[in-house]
Amino acid sequence: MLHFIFGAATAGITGSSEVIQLFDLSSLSTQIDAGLVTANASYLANRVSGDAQTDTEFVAVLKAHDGALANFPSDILSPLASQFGSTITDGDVSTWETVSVQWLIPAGTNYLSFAIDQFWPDTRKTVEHK
Ligand SMILES: [Ca+2]
Repeated sequence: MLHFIFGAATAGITGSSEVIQLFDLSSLSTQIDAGLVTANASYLANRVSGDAQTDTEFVAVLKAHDGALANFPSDILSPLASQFGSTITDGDVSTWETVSVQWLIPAGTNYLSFAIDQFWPDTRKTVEHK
């Protein structure tokens, strides 16, 4: 379980609290370039009721990268493309909300990064999802 303590967003940055997992897809390049590979990612989120400053929106961000896996994280802000899904969580700790994203992986992708972030909704408009 990942526990976010604080997650203020900053323009150009996907969030100050996030976790990112990388997926090497180089062995699937032929199928990806043919438009045959789809990514499906999801996780469960929950939060305390908090106050007016409590982050309520959780996002799942997939970014496609064409460079070498070793280039990460320097190429995190220059992906080929990205796709995200989001969910506004309730303040009921007895329920879990699903956050998911599905995406036909674009041609030229060598690896994917999958990020879990959370936002206070009014701050997301300042965040850049490439
Ligand atoms: Ca809940």
